[in-house]
This record gives sequence, structure tokens and C-alpha cells, in this order.
Amino acid sequence: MEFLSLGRKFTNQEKSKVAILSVPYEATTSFIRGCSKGPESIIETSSHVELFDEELKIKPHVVGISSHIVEELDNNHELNLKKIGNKFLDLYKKGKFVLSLGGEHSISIGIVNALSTVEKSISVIQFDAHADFRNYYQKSNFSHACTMRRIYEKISSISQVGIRSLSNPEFNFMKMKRIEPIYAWEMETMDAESIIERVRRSTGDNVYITFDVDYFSTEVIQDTGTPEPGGPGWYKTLKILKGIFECKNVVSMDIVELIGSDEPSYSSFSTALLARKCIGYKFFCNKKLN
Ligand SMILES: [Mn+2]
Repeated sequence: MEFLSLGRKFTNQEKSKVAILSVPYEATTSFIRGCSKGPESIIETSSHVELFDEELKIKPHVVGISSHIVEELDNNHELNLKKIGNKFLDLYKKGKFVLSLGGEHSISIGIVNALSTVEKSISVIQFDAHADFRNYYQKSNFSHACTMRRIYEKISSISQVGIRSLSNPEFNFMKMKRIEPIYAWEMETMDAESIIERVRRSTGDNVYITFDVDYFSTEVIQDTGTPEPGGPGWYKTLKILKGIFECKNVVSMDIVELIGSDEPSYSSFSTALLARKCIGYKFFCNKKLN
């Protein structure tokens, strides 16, 4: 099935500017399971998403969106992350904006590792309820809870948005490294412009966005592996994303940790729409490229 149920005209693998990479992968989930069904759920539900963007007054899919999937993974977690990274890199090297759909958050480790081999100067912007800066979690250095710690070892320019859960050692490590998250409670009283400005100042021109859907309040997302109360809502988040896409070269992104199901759900619809919104922002809002 194609994202947004697009026909052949818009899904050509060579011509498409966007590659949707499904990564139905789940290995270190620690709380509610089911994120391996996320990508399928998002793509199926995307057939109900409107093609026209009422905010931008364009149809983002005209840039072409092809669909790809990471298959043939086994039970060697570290090797699987490498394979996911390699598949990402194949598409990235063809000049695509790769929008990866998880799956658990650790897939971002494989992707950013691969990205760092071809891009020397990159920053990572993380939307998440959790800092994910643990060095070690449940017998693994490559757990979903260690995602940003492993990424930090490759890319030291990190900006975090929406954080509302972290351990004391994570806090100490981040403080030592001068990583200052924009906490969800701070965002309550900050306007979108000042949030964009803080993210803009703390990152370089080229950025990769990793978006854990547990970042959102339950008004937007209910089905996620490690839910946390609180969290920003839909419109403020879209404003922040649009602002980032306007002033940065977002080279690729991922959306992870949605719990999928056999039935279409409100959460999978929100996630599919988020993906479509970001494609619109990428290709129709960047002030340098357009
Ligand atoms: Mn999270």
C-alpha cells in the first residue's frame, strides 16, 4: 500500500523527492508493546487523510512520495540497527527526503549513525516526552531509552523539545554537556516563536528531526509505548515544526513509537497527518530553498 493511497503518477521510486521508509521494528520495548505495527497502521490510515493542506493551500504529495520497507531483520539488535541505517542511506544518497516510520525509537540510532558517515555537519532536533539519555537500560546500551545518548556520541549538537521525564543520572550528564532541553512545562507559557528561536540558536543549518509521538498530549496521541501526562498540543507543535522547516535545512526525519493496531485509530490518523504536514513544510516553506 502507498502512503496517502497515491497512484502511480506520484509514487515513482526514481522521481519521488520523498521516500517513506517503514521500519516495523520492536526489540527493546519496556512498557506497552505494539510499535512494530506502527508503520502499517500509519500507511493504512493515511488513505483517510486529506491530500490538500488547508494551511499552505497546496497538495504536498505533488513532490512524489515513494514507499519502502526494512525487512529481513533478525534478533541481533545492533546488527539490525546497522541494516536499518544502510537502507536509510541507500535512499538518502539518491537525494531523497527520507521520512522513516517506526517502530521503536532505537531505529534513530541506526539512521543517525548512517547519516553521520556522509554528512559532517548535522544537528539533531528531538521531539519527545523522554530525554532518552540513559547510558544503559534493561541490559542494553541500544535500548529505546538510550537513543539520544548513542546519537550524542556521533553528533554533539542536539536540541530537545517537550521533555517531561528523565532520570537523575540523565539530568546530570546533560547538565555536564550543557544540553538544555525545552521542558514541556516551560512550553506552557512560551509562545511558538520563542521556542523556534531557542531551537534555531542551538542547532546548525542542517538538521535531522526525530519525532517520538509520546511528545504529544493525549488530545493528539493516545496509543504510544511509554505515555507521559502533559505535553504540547497540535497547533503549537505544527507552528514550531513549520518554523524549523522555514529556517533550517531538514535533511530527513523519523516519526516513531506509535502503537499500531489492525483497526484505524485516532492516533494513527494524527501520525499520518503529521507526516503529510511535515512533507508540506519541507518542500513549500523553506525560506532558503524556495
Ligand atoms: Mn519517548
